[in-house]
Order: sequence, then structure tokens, then C-alpha cells
Amino acid sequence: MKATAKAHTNIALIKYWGKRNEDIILPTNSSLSLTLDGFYTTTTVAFHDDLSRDVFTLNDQIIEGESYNRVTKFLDLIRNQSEKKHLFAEVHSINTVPTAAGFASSASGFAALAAASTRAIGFNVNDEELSRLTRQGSGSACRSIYGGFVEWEMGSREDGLDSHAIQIASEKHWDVRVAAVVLSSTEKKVSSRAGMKRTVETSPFYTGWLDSIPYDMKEIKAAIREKDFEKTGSIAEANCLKMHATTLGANPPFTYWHDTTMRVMQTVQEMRENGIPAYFTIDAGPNVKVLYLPENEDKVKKVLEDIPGVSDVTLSKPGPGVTYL
Ligand code: 2P0
Repeated sequence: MKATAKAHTNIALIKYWGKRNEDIILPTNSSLSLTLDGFYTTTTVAFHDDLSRDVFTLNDQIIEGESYNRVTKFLDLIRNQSEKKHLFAEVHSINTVPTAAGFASSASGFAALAAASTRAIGFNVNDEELSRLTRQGSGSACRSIYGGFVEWEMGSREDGLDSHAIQIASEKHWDVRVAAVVLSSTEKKVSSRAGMKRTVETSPFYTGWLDSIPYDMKEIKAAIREKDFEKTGSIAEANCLKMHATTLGANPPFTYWHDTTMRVMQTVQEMRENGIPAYFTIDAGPNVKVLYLPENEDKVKKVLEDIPGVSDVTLSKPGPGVTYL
């Protein structure tokens, strides 16, 4: 009744931004990501019959509150489908996603939790079923079941059976690198969950966002297949800008950007003017991720580190899907 799994985080090139069902997490648009080698979570789940509640530790700290509740709710989903409805679990997670790297730990965290908990309770699930379960913990996490380039197909069914990730190309297909640019000041006032909800409900730009997704998705999949870096990067950058534009139209309006966020964006565009192909993308926070090719690694890192207000630059290669230890 015990299992350990490891899952890597992912960066969305076509963003997931909005839910059509908040309870079982069904998105309003399909999304596409790259799983990253550098940042992962390792989780051990052990079900015991002598526990009176679940116990969750993250990096050896006991966790309570909202994060604990999300883990327990996810374990309920697993237990309730088993014969072991009344068994509680001990969950130990070690996160090597540096919080400071500005990656949400929920993607690797829920993918590792889903893999370890299903195995510990004795389910024999394939990757597609695992992705569907993981989605109900955190949307972006369903993409971390697979390595490399991954699409989360939004699906159309009310029960979510057709809403899960699939692999577009493995991590060995193409060595595209990602620099995580961490800003000195990373205060974030609106969570991604609250931000996407407010945008869906109030932003007049939201329908424009949705209308643009099928074309972006088709084009970026072709670009990835052809290993066309300029095309992949420019679609990803434009898709990120469209997502962030929807937040400016929300009521009340908000943005995740800080002044340094914009400085990094401008520097990346200047790098391109100077002949170094690099493109940015930004999630629901002020940090910036920069896509580049291995041959430009040293130059890109140096330029990014020299930007005033940048505190750290961490580099990553494409990474694998879930593994069991
Ligand atoms: C993404 N983000 O595709 C997008 C881009 C943020 C911006 O997925 O509510 O933590 O748990 O399903 O997955 C962040 O949202 O949200 C996110 P829930 P999640 O990566």
C-alpha cells in the first residue's frame, strides 16, 4: 500500500486559461506544453489502517490549510473508487522546483501525487487514465504525465472522459531549452485559479482569446513537428501576450506583470533584433521563461542575468514523463 513517483513540471506554450467546469476541472481551451527536466517533485504515498486523517509533508514540513485540503480532496477521489474508502494516507513530497524559479509546483506536485496514490492503492491505470485523474487535482498537472511536447485536449463531454493529455513529441524529438528568469520582487496578488475565473466571467476579450486557440494549436504542432524554432517561439510568445491581454479587460482589471517583467520581454525582443533567436512566455505571475536553442545558451544566460531586477536565471532541457521509483 505504498508507492513513490517522480514527475516534472511543464511550461505551457499554448496556455490553459479558463474552466468550463470548476469541480472536475474541465478547460475552456486546449493547451500545449513542454515538460522540463530541471524541476520535479518526488512523492511517496502510503495508505495505513491506523491513521485517523491524511498527513501531508512537503520538503519535511507538515502542511495544513488550503494545500492540505487540495491533497486530501484528491486522495478522496482515488479512495472513493477503491475498496479502501476509509483508509487514510501519509504523503511525503520533496519538491526540487525551486519556489524561487517561479514555476507553479502544482503541475509536478499533482502529477506525482496521482501516480503514487493510484499505484499505492493498487489501481492499474494507463497514462491516459492517469492524466484524466491528475487533471482533477490541478489542470496543468495532467500534461506532466508525459515527457516532451504535450497537448491537453480540452474534450467536449460533460463527464470529462475526453479531457486529458497526449504526447505530441517525446523529449528526445527536439532540444529546445527554457531559461526561468526570476525577478527580485515576485509579489502576486491574484492566484491563477482566481485570475482565470475572473477573466472568464468578466473580460470582453475572453471570446477573442478562445477564437484564436484552434489556429495557434494547429500551427504550433506543425512547427514542433518541423523543428521550426522561429515559428514555435513566435506562436508561443503571441499566445502568452493574448492570455495576459484578457486580464486587462477583466473587471476589476489586473495584470501579473511587474516593471522588470516588461524589461525582460523587451530584452528578449532586442536579442532577436541582434540575431539571437529567443522568445518569452509568462504564466500567472511576474517571472518570465525564455525559449532558446542550445547553441545560444551562454549568450542568452548572460544577457538575462545582466537585466536590472533579475535575481536568478535557471536553465532547463526537455524532460521525461512520470516515473516510479
Ligand atoms: C498553463 N496556467 O497552461 C496556465 C498558463 C497559468 C497560466 O495552468 O486551477 O494551477 O489547478 O487547474 O493548473 C495555472 O493553473 O490551475 C496554469 P488549476 P493551474 O500552465
